[in-house]
Amino acid sequence: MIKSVCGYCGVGCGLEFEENKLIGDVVYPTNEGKLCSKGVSELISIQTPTRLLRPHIRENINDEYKTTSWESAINKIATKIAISPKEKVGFYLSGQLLTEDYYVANKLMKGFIGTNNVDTNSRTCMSSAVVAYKKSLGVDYVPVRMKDIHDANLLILVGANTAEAHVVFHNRIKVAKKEGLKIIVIDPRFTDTAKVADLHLPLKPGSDIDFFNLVSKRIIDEGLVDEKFVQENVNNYELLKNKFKRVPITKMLKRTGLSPEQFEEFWQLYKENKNIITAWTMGINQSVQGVDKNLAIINTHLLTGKIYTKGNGPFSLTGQPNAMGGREVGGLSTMLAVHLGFEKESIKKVNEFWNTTKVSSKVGLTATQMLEANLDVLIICHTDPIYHLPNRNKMQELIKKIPLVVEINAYENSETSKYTHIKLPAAPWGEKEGTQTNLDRTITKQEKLTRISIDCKADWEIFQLIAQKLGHKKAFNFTSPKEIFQEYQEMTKLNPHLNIYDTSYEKLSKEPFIWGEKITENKEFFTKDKKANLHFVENKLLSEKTNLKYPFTLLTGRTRDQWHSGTKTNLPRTLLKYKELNFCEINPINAKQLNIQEGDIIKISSIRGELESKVIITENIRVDTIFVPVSNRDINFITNDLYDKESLQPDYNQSAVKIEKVS
Ligand SMILES: Nc1nc2c(c(=O)[nH]1)N[C@H]1C(S)=C(S)[C@@H](COP(=O)(O)OP(=O)(O)OC[C@H]3O[C@@H](n4cnc5c(=O)[nH]c(N)nc54)[C@H](O)[C@@H]3O)O[C@H]1N2
Ligand SMILES: Nc1nc2c(c(=O)[nH]1)N[C@H]1C(S)=C(S)[C@@H](COP(=O)(O)OP(=O)(O)OC[C@H]3O[C@@H](n4cnc5c(=O)[nH]c(N)nc54)[C@H](O)[C@@H]3O)O[C@H]1N2
Ligand code: SF4
Ligand SMILES: [Mo]
Repeated sequence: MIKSVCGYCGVGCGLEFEENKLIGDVVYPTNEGKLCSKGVSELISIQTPTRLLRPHIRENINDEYKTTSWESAINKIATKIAISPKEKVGFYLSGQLLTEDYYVANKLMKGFIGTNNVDTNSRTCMSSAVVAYKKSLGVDYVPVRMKDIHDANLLILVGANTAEAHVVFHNRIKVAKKEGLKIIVIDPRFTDTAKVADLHLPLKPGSDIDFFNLVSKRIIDEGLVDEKFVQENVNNYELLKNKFKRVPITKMLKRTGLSPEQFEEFWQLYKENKNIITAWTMGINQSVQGVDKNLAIINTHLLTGKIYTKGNGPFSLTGQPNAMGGREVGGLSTMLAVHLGFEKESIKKVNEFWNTTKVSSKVGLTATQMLEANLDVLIICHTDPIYHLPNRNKMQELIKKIPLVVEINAYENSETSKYTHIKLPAAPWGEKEGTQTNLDRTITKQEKLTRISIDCKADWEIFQLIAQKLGHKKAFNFTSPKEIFQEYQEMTKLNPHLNIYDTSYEKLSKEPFIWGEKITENKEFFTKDKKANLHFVENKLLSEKTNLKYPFTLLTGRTRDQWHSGTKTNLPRTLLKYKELNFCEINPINAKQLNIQEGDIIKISSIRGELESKVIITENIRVDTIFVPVSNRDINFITNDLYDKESLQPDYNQSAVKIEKVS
């Protein structure tokens, strides 16, 4: 029997592999034996005919791919990198990579090629939370653990559909409910998650800042501020209090679309309950004001002192299995490595550690900027930007301009592969090993369960081959993920709050390790004056507005059994079809107006593009709002490309669209 960990979502469930079967690990703390359908079927995804098994190459994206050797492919990539100006080279990585993969790619780009053009799909996922945690707590640190829900009295889930996106955590929420936990779900849709809620608030998309400002206002007005905590630990309280004296309450409530009675019902629950966790995901982060939405939530916890105590805190739920590990390593272009920024002192430390002089102090290109920057070489690994970036027609035009696009993928059928010149076959989950950090700072090891397929290589090995070809043989002579992890552990000593050096690679095979527990125990903030910051934020109504021509607001999101583009889950053999791949939820009032019936095929279009979908008529969605799942691979032809100006995270959730019946 081998113990490993699921490679899908941020819950990071422990599992056991025996006699070619996967079962949940009953002693693993996160899931206690439970797995969802994705975890159970990990092995099936390894053995599909759509695996990419050999390197492929073509001169032009209109040509057919031909197989090639590793030697020749790596040679071509390294030669092109060597002759290109360094700022014209980019790595587009993924929150699904293992920490060791990240480490090697990051070291190569930031330490040896010499630019910070390394970014990840996490930019589209939780970069707003990263920025907000840094602004408020002074560090990118999630101050809540999943087990805290058992000590909470009230869980507010806002813009998060745990029933479909964090399935095993959702099971745990249901258990906590039986123990007395009250649950409020704030989501324009009555989601599967809302079914377990004591109160569902179907607020208007994009009005979360108004909502949480109303909460903060009431906290102040009704004397619920924890004066002692605020006095000792929090900045900007007087400022916030003054600002809140003048906010237009009626207008704010009106913008949320909620009635005064609905808000009072919420407020009763809020007031009555001592320990409160607010958890959020994409309904908050994916917004043109994603950072401010996060801050509006965090404010409520700072004002009431409901942070760093059992069963309390602002809890950003990370989506991907190792987006957190990526944040720790420094996989975003807006940080350096191990939570260090680009100040002189940090650059010096990192240069010394890597024994290089190349580390640049210039912030690198973010995910979308890489496509806009006229790069000479773009290497995309473990993610499918042409599928996942907004305004796809524009992205397709941009990627076509890049002379060398390399894709490292374990499967051959990504949308991006239509625009690449070289495809390199990666060994997927089960064929490789390494570490990952889940959404509550738990680090575990994925184990190799089967032999590696024909010509595939682990992602870190592929970056190492490129590094070696570029001449950096000494800095890149790792022979195993263990060696990489150990070097990374040494590096985390540059920023000791990342106490990852307190575990070991061997130990991680047996038991998980949770970093940063001391930060909670010591109630530490990492700002200059060691105090958390309140921020006054306002809803600036910056999202795309509906109009007569495009009268619907489009929401997008997950379904339980599919994983994004579906390369691993949309397989005939897994039969994971709890929900259709392609459907559009629409309210009965709108269906009637448009004379649309259940099952009709409709065309949904925005000013940017269109897609076809099949109608589901349901009261579960607000009037004038529609929902299309991300398992529809065409989803981003219609989404808008507005970004949060600080986090550069896209505003996927509020695009103005129209609907026409096709048949
Ligand atoms: N089955 C499955 N699970 C997954 C994934 C997957 O592909 N499949 N992906 C993983 C990843 S990477 C991620 S990031 C997570 C995402 O996890 P979630 O964010 O929980 O999943 P989504 O379905 O995107 O849900 C976002 C919710 O926000 C709501 N929403 C939209 N706009 C607003 C708004 O303005 N305000 C509020 N309050 N709510 C709004 C939507 O109706 C939707 O229910 O899931 C992870 N888990
Ligand atoms: N409209 C809309 N768009 C969205 C979102 C949304 O809610 N709405 N959500 C955004 C978010 S939060 C996210 S995280 C992104 C997700 O978007 P993507 O990251 O593009 O989606 P995936 O399908 O998970 O892509 C993972 C890729 O990695 C490949 N792969 C699998 N295993 C391996 C491996 O071991 N090695 C390598 N090299 N490759 C492997 C898979 O075949 C697949 O092509 O989408 C973003 N886009
Ligand atoms: S909840 Fe997430 S980590 Fe757990 S089995 Fe399902 S996909 Fe895997
Ligand atoms: Mo995500």
